[in-house]
Amino acid sequence: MTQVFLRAGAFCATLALCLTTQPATAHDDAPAAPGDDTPFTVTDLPPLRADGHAPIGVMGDHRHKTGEVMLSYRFMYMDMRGNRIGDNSVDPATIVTTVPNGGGGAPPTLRVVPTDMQMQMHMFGAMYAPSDRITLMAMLPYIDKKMDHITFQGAAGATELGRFRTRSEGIGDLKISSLIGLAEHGNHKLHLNLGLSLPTGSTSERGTILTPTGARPTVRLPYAMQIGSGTYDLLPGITYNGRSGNLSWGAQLAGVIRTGKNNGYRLGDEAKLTTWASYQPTPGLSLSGRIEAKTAGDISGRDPLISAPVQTADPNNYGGDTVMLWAGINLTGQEGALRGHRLAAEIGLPVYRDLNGPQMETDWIATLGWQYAF
Ligand SMILES: [Cu+2]
Repeated sequence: MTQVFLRAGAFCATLALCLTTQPATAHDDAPAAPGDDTPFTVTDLPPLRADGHAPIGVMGDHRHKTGEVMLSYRFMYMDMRGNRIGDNSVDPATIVTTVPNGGGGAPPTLRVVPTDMQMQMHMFGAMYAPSDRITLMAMLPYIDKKMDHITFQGAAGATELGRFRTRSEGIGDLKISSLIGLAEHGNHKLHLNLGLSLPTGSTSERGTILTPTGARPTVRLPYAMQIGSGTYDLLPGITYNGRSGNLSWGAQLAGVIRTGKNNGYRLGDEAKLTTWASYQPTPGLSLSGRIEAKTAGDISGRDPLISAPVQTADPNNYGGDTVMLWAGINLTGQEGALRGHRLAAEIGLPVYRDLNGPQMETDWIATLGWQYAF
């Protein structure tokens, strides 16, 4: 996976060079005589600012002009290794000898420990602005998850029996939202995000596990391996963008409010506050830094078909507080066929994790994205 990102990084760097070392034809022509109404040539189009969009990991950050359409694709990769209780790391042997089994089945302590998990998400998006004030947005993810586990033998002790991997993939929850302009003063803009997540993703994914007795049944996978939330979720938010010269900045407060229940449970609500700043040395390129603080609740209720002596089957081992730092780059094509196309990348590392655990910890997340407005 690292190689993929190295290659993607090299590609972005090359494109940055192409975009920022444009031929010097643009403004070298003799200046037009005063009052000359000669139509603009292609090379006289106003620059498109790379920092006109927030870092690629921020959703619903910008609005469009009346009639504009934008298509986007994002690839996200999340890597999780190891477990935490609160903000302390905890190893598998400690989990299976000390943590009470809240996942289901007879053993007094947990017997199966997830050791690492990778998630890939392909996110397809579209935006359309019926007016300057309102932009509509839809996003549909395709999600692929895999999780590796150690199973410990019998009802007690820390003797490893074996290892297994579970995997799930499919179309996730469709999110639709409107971004509604609230205020605009010079280079300061504020809008409301009003969204709804529809339960189009599966919550009945199954997989084959290894039990402490050595059996290999195929069962419904724990909550973390399901693809959708199963519920209609409200996605409220408020977003601010500011700019001065070649600096820009912004902030977004966004929430996820679950409604109802599915299969007897509902995921925890979430709130996320992020703020970013970017520097644009040339209109086609901007570099960004971002901080994101997130809090999420645990699961209410439980799915009667999810039962195993593993932490991910215990609804209490979900949610927590995390703070991540992100570095990003935005590139915007200025001329010819590249004009209007954007490429962006962002990578995030955690600086604080306080998890309702034992729970797997996120080690890094990367996002690559393409956007095209017309
Ligand atoms: Cu857009």
